[in-house]
Amino acid sequence: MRKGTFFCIDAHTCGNPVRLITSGIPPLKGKTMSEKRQDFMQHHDWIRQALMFEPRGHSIMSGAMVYPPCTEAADAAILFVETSGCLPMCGHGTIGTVTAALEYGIIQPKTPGQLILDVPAGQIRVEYQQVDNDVNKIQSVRIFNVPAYLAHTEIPITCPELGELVVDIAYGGNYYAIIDPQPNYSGLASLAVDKLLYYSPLIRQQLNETVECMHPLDSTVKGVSHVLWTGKPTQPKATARNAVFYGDRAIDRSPCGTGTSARMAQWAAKGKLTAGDSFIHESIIGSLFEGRVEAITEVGNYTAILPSIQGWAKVYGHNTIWVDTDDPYCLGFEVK
Ligand code: PYC
Repeated sequence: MRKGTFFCIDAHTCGNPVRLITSGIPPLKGKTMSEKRQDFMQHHDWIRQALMFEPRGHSIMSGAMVYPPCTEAADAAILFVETSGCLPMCGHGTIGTVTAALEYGIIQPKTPGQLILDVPAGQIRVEYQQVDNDVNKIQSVRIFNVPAYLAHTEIPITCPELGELVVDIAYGGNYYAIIDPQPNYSGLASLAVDKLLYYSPLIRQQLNETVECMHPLDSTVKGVSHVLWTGKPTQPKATARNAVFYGDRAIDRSPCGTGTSARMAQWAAKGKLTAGDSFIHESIIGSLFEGRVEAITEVGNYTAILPSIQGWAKVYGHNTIWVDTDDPYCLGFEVK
């Protein structure tokens, strides 16, 4: 029996996949995207599993669905899906979604050049640049993200093989464990990707057993989901380099939008960045996001920053995917 048919626009943002699912998506209950995210996770999660995991996706697959706006000011709303679940916010996902949705007329901006978007983490604004004023070709997208803040500093953990490490935890739309160079970790260049995939879930588990992270304004946004390893840049323009682990087997190929926001919040809290400063983040494959601290603000009792991140995306194909219940792998699988 046919469980669903989905038309997808496949794209990547600075190397990381974005599968924009444009048909077959379910109506969602709730007034806000945070409520709709809960409804999707409770009642429709099979769509995410079928379209993100193998054999239709892979461990790094990530995607989004565009919904009508939840507020009067907004142009549209986005639900993010990936192998790890439904993220409150995804930077590379937003850049890819906005690029594909504008190029294919899925979102019509109220004001040319900018969009206001409802996402589960709150409301964001984006500005986009077109190639030669051609609305069918988007050159770059800058996201004015939700407030980001440093939640915890110098939490001791034990990492297999490396030993004792201290990590900071910052929020940039998701909670990030940030691992900076220190006596038992000399930086990203010292670790093979296999080691990042081995250490990161163990570090994440330890942190979630010992430290509480809950967003002061939305209790459904909680827990460390991503682990961000830092190191020296290799690109002349970059301020710093990072590799972000998420899900069970994924390393972000893009410089990670919410990770860059979290890292700028960490640097701002330590006096290394202030309003107006830019921060160019390099990914594991050398692609770049241009971050900026737009302003200083507050979230609950935390001093926070308003971060912006700019990057580009490319659409590379269309994909009509159907899911049949007589396929034993209709809900996908992951080889761990
Ligand atoms: O760009 O925010 C991001 C992101 C999160 C996970 C992968 N990319």
